[in-house]
Amino acid sequence: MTQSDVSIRPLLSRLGVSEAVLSAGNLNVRSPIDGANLAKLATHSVADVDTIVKQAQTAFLAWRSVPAPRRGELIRLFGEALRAEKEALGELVSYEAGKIRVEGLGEVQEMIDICDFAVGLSRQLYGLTIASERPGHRMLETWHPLGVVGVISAFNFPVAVWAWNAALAIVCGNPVVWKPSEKTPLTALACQALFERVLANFDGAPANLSQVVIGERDTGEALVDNPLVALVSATGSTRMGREVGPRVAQRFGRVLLELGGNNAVIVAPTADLDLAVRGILFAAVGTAGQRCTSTRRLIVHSSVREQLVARLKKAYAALPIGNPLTAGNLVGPLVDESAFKGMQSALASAREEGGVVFGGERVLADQFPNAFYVKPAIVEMKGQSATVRHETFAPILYVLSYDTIDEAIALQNDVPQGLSSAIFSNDLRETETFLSAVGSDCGIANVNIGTSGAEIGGAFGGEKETGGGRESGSDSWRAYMRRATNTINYSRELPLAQGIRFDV
Ligand code: UN1
Repeated sequence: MTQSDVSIRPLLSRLGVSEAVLSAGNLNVRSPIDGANLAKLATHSVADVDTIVKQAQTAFLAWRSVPAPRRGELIRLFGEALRAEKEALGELVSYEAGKIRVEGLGEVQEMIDICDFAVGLSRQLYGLTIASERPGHRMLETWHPLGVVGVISAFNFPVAVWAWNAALAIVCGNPVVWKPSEKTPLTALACQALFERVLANFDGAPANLSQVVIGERDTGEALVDNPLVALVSATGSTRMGREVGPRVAQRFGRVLLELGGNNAVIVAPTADLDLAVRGILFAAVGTAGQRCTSTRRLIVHSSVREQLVARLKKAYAALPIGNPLTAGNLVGPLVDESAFKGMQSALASAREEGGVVFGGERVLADQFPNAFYVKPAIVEMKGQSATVRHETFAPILYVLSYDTIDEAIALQNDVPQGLSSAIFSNDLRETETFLSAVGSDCGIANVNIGTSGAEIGGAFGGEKETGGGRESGSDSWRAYMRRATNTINYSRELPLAQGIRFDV
């Protein structure tokens, strides 16, 4: 038995995942920490997915009639269960996704936060009333539950992104079918077990309100293509989104896509460089550069470039890299070998384009021959080359310079992706321009903080190849409901709109 095996089983059993499940099939689950095999799970066939979606549809028919505040009560109790198991679930996230302990816990905190948000929302699924042009009439909008919500999530936020979707979907009256990344199915099974524990003690909720399907591509496709899945909310690569989007559109389903980012930080001459160094460091190397919001580009004013890059290199050189469960380490492993190869090939291309690479090499190979720890890289580029414009899911920070703010904004926007962006500046004219219609074209634009680590209260998502979807806070809930426009006549006449007369 490996080290990971020893520690993970009590965690899983505490969270309600039975021992038998862990050796039920052929899907190998490995820990990025040391490459140890954590489980061999059974997968769902296309036919299984069909059955599961049908069960979800049955749940929908019951759940849609349960009053929304009562639906909120279920999510409140789920939030309580998450609070009670925060440590265990957070640690499991670290094992399976390789993120450092505080980030694993932070991810569970995002789940708790979205549950709290959804509970409040359950009494605020507001529609408008609208003035009618006809006498004795009134108009209103009513929001109704939508139907089965399919959630496809990525390895890097194996539990929070599901919770963003599930908490809102369930409060909005919908069941959820979740297809987690095949790299992180155990955390999904743990969330499902916790949810079921809460559901079992809840009066008036149907079975199968939340279900998990485990598998690879064909399992995901079966979910995407099923006409009973009213909304497919998918988080992952742009390549995945390009396939999911048209498939769902073909059957007139709805999609919510949260795809790649190529997030930049602009550092202006007036910036507080202490803040900038800290903000960039967390956003560029946190989660080993494997957040969709990770900072991948630094666009720095020529006058402060040398100083800032020198300070960043100093900070990078001091980064504690290693086992994410060991207190003090700030950078854990890449998720797997293919992520490592992707990083090395991006660095090789950047070198070919004239880039000067600092860091980026594999470390700790002796201690962890089957895991992939790297020194985060800083790459000074001559311009925004093809490699820079491509999202590589690894800790690479490309450095570009600028001289005018317009030039900086143009560089920031001149990539195919549009998720997150930030400016460090104390010049109000610059920061406001950056946030204005002619500024950042991203879904997230920040001032004097980094690109990652968004709170759940805001809508999360981005433009262009990022897919256009918005999840989590603000009014993102509307994606999980259908809108009905109602016109009510309380008069004894039947006037037609637009003044049309149609009398015989
Ligand atoms: C993701 O990487 O898919 O803003 C989500 C953040 C986190 C969520 C990231 N709250 O970095």
